[in-house]
Amino acid sequence: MTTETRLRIAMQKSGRLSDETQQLLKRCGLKLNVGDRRLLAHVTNMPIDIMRVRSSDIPGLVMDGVCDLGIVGDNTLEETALERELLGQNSAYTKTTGLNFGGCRLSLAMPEEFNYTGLASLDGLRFATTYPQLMKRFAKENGINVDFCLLKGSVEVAPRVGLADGICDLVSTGATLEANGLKEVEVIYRSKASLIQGVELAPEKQAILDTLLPRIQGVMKAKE
Ligand code: PRT
Repeated sequence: MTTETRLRIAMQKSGRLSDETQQLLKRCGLKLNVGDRRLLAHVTNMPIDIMRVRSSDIPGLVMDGVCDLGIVGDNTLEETALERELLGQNSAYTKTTGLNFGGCRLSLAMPEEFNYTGLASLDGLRFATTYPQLMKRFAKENGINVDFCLLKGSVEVAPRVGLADGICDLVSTGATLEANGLKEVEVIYRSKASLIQGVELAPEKQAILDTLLPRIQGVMKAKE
């Protein structure tokens, strides 16, 4: 079988989604060895290749047709789609199925001592975030005027060093916010991992997905 007729799936190489994604694929019966350093791993018992990349690259790889499918957080997906739309790049995708892992929320958080009295009390303030598009959309929909500065990591430190008044970042347990003297004031987006696809698949690839998808859904159902 040629590489053209193999389904290519992008997954996070290492990070919060990589272990669960790998487990999901294994439970679906896919035999692959991603324990090595190969960034393109062949599944030996199905015509599927797994491309291991940074999470933030997955939506673009799917939207550009480099990968047929991707497993990524909705937060990354939505942020990338909004950004690409703004840049006039292809931002089309289909959510093939939601997955029940990677749950988190994108929230606005302020220093503990801040007197939060509702969204209007955030008007004119500056937020550090990795998600400027989601934040801008929320601000627009809620009629508040906020400024932002882009930080790709360690966002929680921004208020303490005078870079921003507050932050807009992902939260799961809330422990990181607490450890940095911050309190969550608004949830602006709720996220989970999803399986996504870009353009319509060629019939041979669609046939592979038709075999894989019920297995994924079965694994997710068993986990509930
Ligand atoms: O792969 P790449 O480096 O591009 O992506 P990444 O930096 O976003 O990777 P990673 O592994 O941090 O996150 C991958 C995805 O996991 C995210 O895009 C979310 O969809 C999902 N996820 C779920 C989370 C969290 N929970 C989470 N808590 N991603 C990040 N966090 C961080 C958050 O940014 C904060 O620093 O964890 C901290 C807060 O955690 P708590 O438990 O203290 O609240």
